[in-house]
Amino acid sequence: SPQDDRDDVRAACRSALERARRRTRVLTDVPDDQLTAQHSELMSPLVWDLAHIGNQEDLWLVRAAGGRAATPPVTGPQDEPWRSHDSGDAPAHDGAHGLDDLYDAFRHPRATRPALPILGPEAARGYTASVRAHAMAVLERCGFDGDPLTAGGFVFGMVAQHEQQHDETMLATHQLRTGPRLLHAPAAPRARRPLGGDAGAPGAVRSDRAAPEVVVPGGAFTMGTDGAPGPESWALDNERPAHRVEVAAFAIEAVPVTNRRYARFIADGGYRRRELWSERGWRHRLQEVLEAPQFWSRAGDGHWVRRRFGATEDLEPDEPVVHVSYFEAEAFAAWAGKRLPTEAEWEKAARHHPSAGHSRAYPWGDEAPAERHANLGQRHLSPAGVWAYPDGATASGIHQLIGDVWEWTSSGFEAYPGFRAFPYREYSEVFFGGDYRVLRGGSFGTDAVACRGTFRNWDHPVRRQIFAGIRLARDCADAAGSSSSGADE
Ligand code: AVJ
Ligand code: FE
Repeated sequence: SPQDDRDDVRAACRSALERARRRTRVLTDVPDDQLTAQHSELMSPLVWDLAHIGNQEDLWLVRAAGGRAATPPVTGPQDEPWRSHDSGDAPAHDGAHGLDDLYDAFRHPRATRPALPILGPEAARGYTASVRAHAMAVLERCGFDGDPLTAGGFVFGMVAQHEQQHDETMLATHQLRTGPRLLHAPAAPRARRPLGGDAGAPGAVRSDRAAPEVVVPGGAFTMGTDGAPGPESWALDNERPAHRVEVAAFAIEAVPVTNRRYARFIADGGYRRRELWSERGWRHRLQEVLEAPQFWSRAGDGHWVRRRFGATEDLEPDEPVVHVSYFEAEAFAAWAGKRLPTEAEWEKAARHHPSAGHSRAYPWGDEAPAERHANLGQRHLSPAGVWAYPDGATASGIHQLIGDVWEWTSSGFEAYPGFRAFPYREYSEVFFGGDYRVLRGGSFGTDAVACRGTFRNWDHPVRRQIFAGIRLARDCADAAGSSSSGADE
């Protein structure tokens, strides 16, 4: 019945919002000095993200969807900085106690946020919790019909995705900070031998070699989504609308590039060979003196170690490489004699199913991501080894497209034909045509609510504090084959 449908939507919204908040708590239940410190020029203090999460929820759920007044800040036990500013030369009154200005990401770049009179730890926690209480009251009364903002629970799903995206950003802040570990999780599954036998040496993971490839035959497929009820109903504006795209035959590697293989690129002079790099990439590599992925360093005896969430560990050779920039990904691809996939190729590989007659939501089908499908949601604090998720592979045998590491594509971030900004231009539209590359597939730090076959992430090509890795592709005239082994490098 319509009432049952409404209850289902309400329950899905509630559960997505509650899951996001549990994770936010894990990331922000840290000593106050850790919450207010700026751990990197590239990042906000965690306490800014926390109140920004609350402020966006107030804008979209309490005010836009609920038609209620802005939630006022609640003071904590300490004297909070926003108070003194509010009575002095306060920011322009924006109907929201100055908070809309303070937490507007466009008005204040990340590096300048520590200098703002932002809420302190107690006030940020109190404000965000208070917004949530109002938002839940709005959710309980919502009919989910008529207004496109609330239809299917969209705006609640959008806000849950927003919180989860900031949670991933805060996870990157945790990775950048120094000092003892604050986060703990069980180890991710280790690499597995490829199933099926023809791909790689029997009994051993041979990820120092080119990974096995899958050939995706040429032809049109449906890219993007119209957000029909189901796993794509909360797809964001930049994923829409669905449209047909012609993609020539190409070959794509069955798993992401591993640390072992990336270390061979380094040992083979990858960072010194000008010819492997684009002009911009080379200039950047010289300027930043790049010699290895971020967080890698040499131990006393010369072998590689990495810093991960406050601990120094040996590199896991069969784990996907992570914390590389687009420029490094491009140079690695040139060394391997291949290239990065385009965004359309990536999505066709992940979603197109020749006999389904439509593009599916995930590589394995339309079933919501479960633990067996993919390494998502910060269940683990690292990518899993290659081949670790056979249940998440495509029918054609491409593994780990979803989860583990974001995958750089060679495409800039552009609007799909027929794009309409919804519900606000600043989510996607203002970034189109900028200096960004699209990343696909999500990482171990991406929640399932913000990850699907259509989901589009983007960042500057120099960025590498994000959980980004590499998957290789190449042109392929032969559309007939289905699988072949790559040559040694
Ligand atoms: C889609 C991850 C690029 O973090 O800049 C958060 C998401 N938008 N708040 C970002 C976002 C507004 C966005 N990315
Ligand atoms: Fe945001």
